[in-house]
Amino acid sequence: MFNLILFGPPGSGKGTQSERLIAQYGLKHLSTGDLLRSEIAHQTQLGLEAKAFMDRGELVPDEVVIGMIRSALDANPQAKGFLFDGFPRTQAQSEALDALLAQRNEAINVVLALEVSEEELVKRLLNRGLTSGRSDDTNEEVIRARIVEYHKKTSAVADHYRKFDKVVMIKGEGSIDDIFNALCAEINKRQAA
Ligand code: B4P
Repeated sequence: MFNLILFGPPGSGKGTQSERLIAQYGLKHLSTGDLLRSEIAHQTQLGLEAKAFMDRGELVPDEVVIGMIRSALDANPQAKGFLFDGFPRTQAQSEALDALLAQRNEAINVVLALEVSEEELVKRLLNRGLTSGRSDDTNEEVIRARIVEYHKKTSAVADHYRKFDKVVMIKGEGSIDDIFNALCAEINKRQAA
């Protein structure tokens, strides 16, 4: 099994690179953002509750997303490994993920962290908002609130995995191909080890 966290602020390219990485390595893609948007689209109770947080640029409560990830791990016992995209986003989510994997005699192999400047993030997300139909991408105030949430709560995730020497920083600006190649080089190094 190879378990990877793709980490970075909102708009850093996690979703974009995840699509390519799962095709390349045959990992199961687990994106909490996608799972939440699917709940919203199906107008489930969970989706209705999550939408209010997402529309304000806030994180959805830990117990909700941890429950979704637990179910997704249970539903994929045959996976060759998982690519966690947008999860974990808090210290509590990191600890919960480590525990869920440990129950399966698994662990995170590497955290690849995309680095992008704040102005570039805002530009990308406003640009995506023109076509995505995502309400959290159309308002600059909400986008900046998401970045504040990231610094307040999510950067702790990198600190958590740094303690285990699992974090690799990757420059997230430049062409999508170049960034993908840099991510693959790190994965290949670890898979060969
Ligand atoms: P997510 O769905 O995780 O999305 P994201 O952080 O906005 O974006 P991502 O980094 O995936 O960006 P992308 O590749 O698409 O989260 C949305 C919300 O859900 C959160 O705010 C939160 O409320 C909630 N949520 C999700 N997970 C949660 C959790 N674990 N706990 C609590 N709440 C949670 O790239 C963005 C844009 O940039 C795209 O338009 C792309 O085309 C462009 N782009 C990508 N790479 C580029 C490059 N190299 N150059 C130029 N443009 C590029």
